Amino acid sequence: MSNKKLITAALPYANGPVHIGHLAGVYIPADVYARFQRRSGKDVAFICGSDEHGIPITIRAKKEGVTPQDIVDKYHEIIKKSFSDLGISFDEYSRTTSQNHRETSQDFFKVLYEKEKFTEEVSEQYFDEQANEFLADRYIVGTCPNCGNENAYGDQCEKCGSTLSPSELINPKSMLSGNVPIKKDTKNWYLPLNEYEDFLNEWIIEGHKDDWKPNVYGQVKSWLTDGLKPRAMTRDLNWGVPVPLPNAEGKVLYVWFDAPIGYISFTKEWAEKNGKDWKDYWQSEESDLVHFIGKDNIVFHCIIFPAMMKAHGDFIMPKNVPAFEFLNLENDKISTSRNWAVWAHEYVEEFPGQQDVLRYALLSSAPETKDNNFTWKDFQTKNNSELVGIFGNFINRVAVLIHKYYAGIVPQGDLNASELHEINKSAKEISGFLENYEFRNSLTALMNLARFGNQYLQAEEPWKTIKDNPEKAAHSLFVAAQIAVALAQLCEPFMPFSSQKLLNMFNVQK
Ligand code: B3M
Ligand code: ZN
Repeated sequence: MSNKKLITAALPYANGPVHIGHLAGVYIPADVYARFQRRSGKDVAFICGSDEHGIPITIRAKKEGVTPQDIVDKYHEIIKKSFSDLGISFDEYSRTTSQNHRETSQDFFKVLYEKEKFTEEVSEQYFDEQANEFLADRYIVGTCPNCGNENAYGDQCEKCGSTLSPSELINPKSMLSGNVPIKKDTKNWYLPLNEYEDFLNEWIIEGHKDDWKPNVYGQVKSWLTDGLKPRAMTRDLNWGVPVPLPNAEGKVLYVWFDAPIGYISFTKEWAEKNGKDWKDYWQSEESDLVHFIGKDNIVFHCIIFPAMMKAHGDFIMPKNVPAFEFLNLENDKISTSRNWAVWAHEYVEEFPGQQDVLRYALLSSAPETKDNNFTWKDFQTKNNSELVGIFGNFINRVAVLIHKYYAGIVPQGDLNASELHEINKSAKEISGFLENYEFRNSLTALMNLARFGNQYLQAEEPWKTIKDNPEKAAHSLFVAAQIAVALAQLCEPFMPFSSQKLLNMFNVQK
C-alpha cells in the first residue's frame, strides 16, 4: 500500500465567500479524510488554494465596479480565514495568481505544445468593437430561442434552464457596451479529447467500475458514451495566465486548464517550504492521488485534467475522485445571487467556539449519494440530542464519577477481551468506512461507541457498586475511561477542537 497520500480539495473561486454547501460537499469530508490518513501514519499532502481566474471573477469585478485583482485579493483572504477557523487542515492553501503558479501552468502548456498535443483551430467568436474584446459566453445577452426570455445569457437561459450557445441567442447584445457584437475569427489551441477516449475507457470504465462512486462512474460513462470533442484550452480574455507562445497576445489559458494545475503548483510551494520533493507525490506510483470535488466538477477531474496529464506523460492518475452531490438549505437550492446560504465566515462569528457542531451537523447530512438538505431545526437536534445528549453526556459522566470517587485519578485496571473488542471494533469500523469515503457511516460508528459507553455505565452502575463492591466500581470506571479516551482520539478527524480539549482533559496524546 502506498504511504503517500496526495489529497486535493476543489479550488474555490475567489469571487465570493464559501458556504455550507461547499463545506459539506468538499472541504469537511476532505479534511476528515486527510486527518484520518495522518493518524494512520500516512505521509499526507493536503492541498488547496483559491481559483482566481476565469469569468466568475471578472463578472464579479464588473458588478462591484472594481478590478479582478481587487476581487481575488478580498475573497482569497476571507475564504482562507474561514477554512482555518473551521479547522480545515490544509498543508498548503495558495492561490492561482501566484508567480509560481503562472510559471508552472505555462510550463505545462509548453510541454503539451512541444509534444504537439494541441490542434490549432480558427473559429468565429462574438467581438465587441467598442470594448475591443472578444466576448465570453456569459458576456452576451439576448432573447432565449426556447422561452422568449429577453435576458438569457450566451451559455444558459436562467428562466427556462436550457443550455445555449451564443449564436443561438436572438438579438445578441454585449454586456460590456450594450452594442450588437460582430463575429470575428480567432485562433485557439485545442486538446483533442476524443483521442483520449480509449485511455479513459480502459482506466475508468474498465478499471474503476467497483471502487468509484456510482454517481462519478455513471457521469464519466455517459460522457464517454456520447463521445468526446476537442476542447479549447485557451481563451480570448484579458484575465488569466497568458498563453506562453509568440503571437498569442490577448489570449490566456482556459481557467479549467490552469486551475487543476494549481494542485501541482501548490504542492511545489508546500514541498519547497518543507524540504520535500513534489515529484514524490505527483510522479511516483508510491503515491495515491485523491480529488475531493462537487458533482459539477466531475468532467474536469475525471476527463479533462487526466487527459492533460496523460498528454504530458509524467503524472500519476487519481486513485479516486469522490464527488459529492449538492446540499440544499431549508429545502431550497443554495444561491449566492439570492443570498440564500449559510456563509462560513458568518457562522464562525455568530457561533464562536462551535466549529465542531457545524462540522458534525454537515457531515451527518453530507450529500454523499444524493442531494441532501440542511435545516436549522436538524442542526439543533443533532447538537442537543447527539453531541450533547450522547457524546458529551458520556464523557461528562465519566469525568464526574472519577472526580467524585477517585479524586480525578483514573483507577488502574485491565480491559478484558470483550471490552477490548468493543473499542477496537469501533476503531476498525470507523477506518473501514473512511477508507471507503463513507463519511456518514463513519460518524455513526463513532457515535455508537459513545452510545455503548452510556449503556455500559448504565449496566455497571458504579455509583451503586462503589458501596459494597469497590473493586467492581473501580474496574467499571477504568473501562469507561478507556472508552472516553478512545472517543477523544477517534473523534479527532471529525471534531478536532473537541478532541484536543478532551485529550488535554485526560492528559493523553492523539
Ligand atoms: N473553481 C469550480 C467550482 O468551484 C472551480 C474548481 C476548480 S478545481 C481545479 O465549482
Ligand atoms: Zn429560456
